[in-house]
Amino acid sequence: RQMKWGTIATWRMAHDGVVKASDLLAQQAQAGDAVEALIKTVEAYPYYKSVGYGGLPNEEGVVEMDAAFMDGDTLAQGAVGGIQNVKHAISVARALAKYHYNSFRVGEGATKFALLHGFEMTNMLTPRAKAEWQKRLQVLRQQPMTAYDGHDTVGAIALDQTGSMAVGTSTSGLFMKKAGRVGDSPLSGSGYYADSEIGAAAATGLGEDIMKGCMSYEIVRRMAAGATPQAACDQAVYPFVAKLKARYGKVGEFSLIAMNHNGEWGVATNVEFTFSVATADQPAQILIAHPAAEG
Ligand code: SD4
Repeated sequence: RQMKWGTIATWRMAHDGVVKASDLLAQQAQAGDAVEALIKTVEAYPYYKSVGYGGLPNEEGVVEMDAAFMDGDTLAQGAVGGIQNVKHAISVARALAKYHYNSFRVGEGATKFALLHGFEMTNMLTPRAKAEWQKRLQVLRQQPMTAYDGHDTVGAIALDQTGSMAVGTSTSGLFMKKAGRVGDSPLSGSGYYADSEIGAAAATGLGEDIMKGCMSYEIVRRMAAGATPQAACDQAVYPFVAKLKARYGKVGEFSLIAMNHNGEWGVATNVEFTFSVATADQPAQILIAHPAAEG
């Protein structure tokens, strides 16, 4: 009988990557390799406006990307914030996870590391993304913009046949963000967390709010205490969303995915949320989640 494995990733756009990762995992690839391959598939696709190549730029017309990678066996983490001109931010993050020190680099320092280590460099601002930015500048002269306008980070979890887990995230962050703005995606415990003995979680939504609750760590902590991935997501997300609404006065979008070391998975969201999941018993499929009823 085949050993358990599984992979889950945020948003419909990740589906091709999930198919790829599930093929790899079925052939006994390592969790880290599956996560990197999954996310690279999303990063490479030029029509996804929120990840990698083709991602929409910041206010100044510059594409700045955030990404992270975590090895659930060693708990090693690597991350980049505001990195520019790098084709695959996830691969840079994964490479940084090999270092005990200097494993989270931002801005120029992150780009310098990528250059030095031979990562593929490219102008990330596609003509299409540039045109959309210019159009938005026009609109902005007439009306203010909401901070978050439907932006899809890829977050991906894998469990391999040896029981190892890994998680990764990659995003170009919020469209029209201020230069140097970093979201939750490269922040440990907020955008991502993985522990092979327990499980892993990843987030997408308004980074500034997800950080306030360290949502990914919160979910892993609850799985450690015995909750199923679905219960852990529900218990972490909905009370925190309610808390922010009550105490901060408003709340952004939150969507969280989780998988435990048995390959069981769960999601919780306060918006309509698509994701893709595959396990040893269930081929890759796109599913849709809705916010739980209030109260
Ligand atoms: C951020 N969490 O930079 C990211 C954006 C995102 O779906 O996830 N969009 O805040």
